[in-house]
Formats: sequence, C-alpha cells, structure tokens
Amino acid sequence: METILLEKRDRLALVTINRPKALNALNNQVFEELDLCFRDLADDDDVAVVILTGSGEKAFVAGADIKELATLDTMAARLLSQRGQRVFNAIESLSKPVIAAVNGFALGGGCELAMACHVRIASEKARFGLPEVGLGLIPGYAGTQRLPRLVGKGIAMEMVLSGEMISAARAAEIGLVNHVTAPEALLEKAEALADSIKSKAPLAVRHAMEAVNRGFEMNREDGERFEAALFGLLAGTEDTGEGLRAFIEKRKPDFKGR
Ligand code: DAK
Repeated sequence: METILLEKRDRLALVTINRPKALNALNNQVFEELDLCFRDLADDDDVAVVILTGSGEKAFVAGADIKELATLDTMAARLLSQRGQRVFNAIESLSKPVIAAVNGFALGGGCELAMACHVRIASEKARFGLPEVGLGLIPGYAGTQRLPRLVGKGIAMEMVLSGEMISAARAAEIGLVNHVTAPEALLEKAEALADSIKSKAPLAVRHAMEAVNRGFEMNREDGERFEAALFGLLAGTEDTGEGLRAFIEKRKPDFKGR
C-alpha cells in the first residue's frame, strides 16, 4: 500500500492516511487501500483497537480529492461512490473500536470519515467543516445523517448550509469531538484510550459497541430488548465469570476473549 501506512503493535493498529502533499485528500487509491486495510483489520483477531490519523502537520483529511472528482465520468463516479460507501460502512460496523485522532483539517469527506469512527479526539490545530455546498455539492458520505445525530439538527444544519469551518474547541463544545489536546499529545491521548479499552473484556467491548450502534437506530423499546439479549449472551461467557470473580477476589481480571 502506498497511501495508507499500517502499523500493528500490542493489539493496537495505527492506520495513517499518507498523501500529505495533497492534505491526505481521498482519491480512488486511498479508498481502495483503506478498503483492503479495514478488511485485514476485521479478520485479524490480534487487533483489539484501531487509531486512524492523517500524515503530516496540516491535515487529517482535507476531503475528497477535488482534482480527481473533476475528471470522473459517470461510471467512474459511481464506482468511486460505491467504494467510498463500502469503506465508511466497514469502519462504522467494525467490531473493534476505531478512534479518529484528528491532527489537522477534517473537511468534507474527511469530516465524514472522522464521524464514521466511533470516537474522535482532536489536536488544537484541527479544523472541521462540510464545505460541499461551496463546490456545488452536498455531503455524499452520510455527513447530513451522522452530523445531526452527533451534534443536533440545528447546529448540523448551520454547518452544512454555511460550509464554514469550526475550530477544535468549538467541535468539543458541540460534541463533535470528545477531547482536544496539544498537537504533540494527540496520539498519546488516543493510545491511552486504546489501552483502557484493551484492558477490558473483548467480548463485552464488542457487544457494548453493538448495543450502542444498533440501538441508536432503533426505538427505545427495541433498543432495550436488544441490549437485554446481548447482556444475556455475554452472561454465559468465561470472561464474565472471570470479571466478577476477580472483583470479589480483589485481583485484576485475566480476560481470554471467550
Ligand atoms: N483535493 C485535492 N487536493 C487538495 C485538496 C482536496 N480536497 N485539499 C488540498 N489539496 C491540495 C492543494 O491543491 C495543494 O496542492 P498543490 O497546489 O500544492 O499541488 C495542497 O493540497 C496544499 O493545499 P493548499 O495550498 O490549499 O493549503 P492551504 O493551507 O492554503 O489551505 C485548506 C488548506 C484545507 C483550507 C485548502 O487546501 C482547502 O480548502 N482544501 C479543499 C477543502 C475542500 O473543499 N475539500 C473538499 C470538500 S468536498 C462523493 C461523496 C462525498 C464527496 C464527494 C463525492 N460521492 C458519493 C461520489 C465529498 C466531497 C468533499 O469532500
């Protein structure tokens, strides 16, 4: 892979989008390689948590590659769109948490990519926005759907209609990101969260994600029924027994993922 760097260590995968000269803009090759990368991560039982970031000082991802978009015929645009949708859905439905470490501009498709991740942490230098209307487009990777779910309809509407960028501090204020750090502390903060997640029971983490993700799309009653079903499934696992015993015996649990 040329446009994606993948590093695995200690049950953590660090995925870096690597086109710094084009501010990591999403072209066909990036999508193709992200697709391959997330297929690999889905199948790799040794990976528990993923961090996604951008290469260089300036950008997480400055959006879809505008120069490439301008050259596409109908068929190529359709394929690009399908590939992009596959990648965003693969990230959102991955059974392990994906933390976006937003190191700079997250615009258009880049902001949508961060929103497809499960948690967002931003550097003070990060800027967020959906500038599509200024290009005669609207967000095409579910930005109009994910943003209102994260920050509420009114604020999302303002961002989508004005196309204006917001600062990391404002993004934290509206709930688009969970934490803001100094640029040099960004990966450390993301890794600390990853470490905390990795220390928990893997099946519980997976089921908790499923309960939140799927339940969010259901009505309250169905969501609670779904939660109860997952709770029941987990109760029969070795790790639940180990977690409860370890608490009573005042020791650290030794989870096996079973
Ligand atoms: N695409 C291609 N190249 C880009 C780029 C982009 N999105 N953003 C930046 N670059 C390139 C610049 O052209 C420049 O390249 P050279 O001229 O040096 O060759 C280099 O990166 C450095 O950028 P700047 O010189 O512009 O850097 P500045 O610091 O002055 O400005 C900036 C930084 C982020 C404010 C500015 O670069 C900028 O406004 N970039 C564009 C942001 C943007 O509008 N992004 C696109 C949003 S629209 C679809 C679904 C979704 C979408 C499309 C299709 N389908 C379902 C089919 C999504 C669309 C979008 O994302």
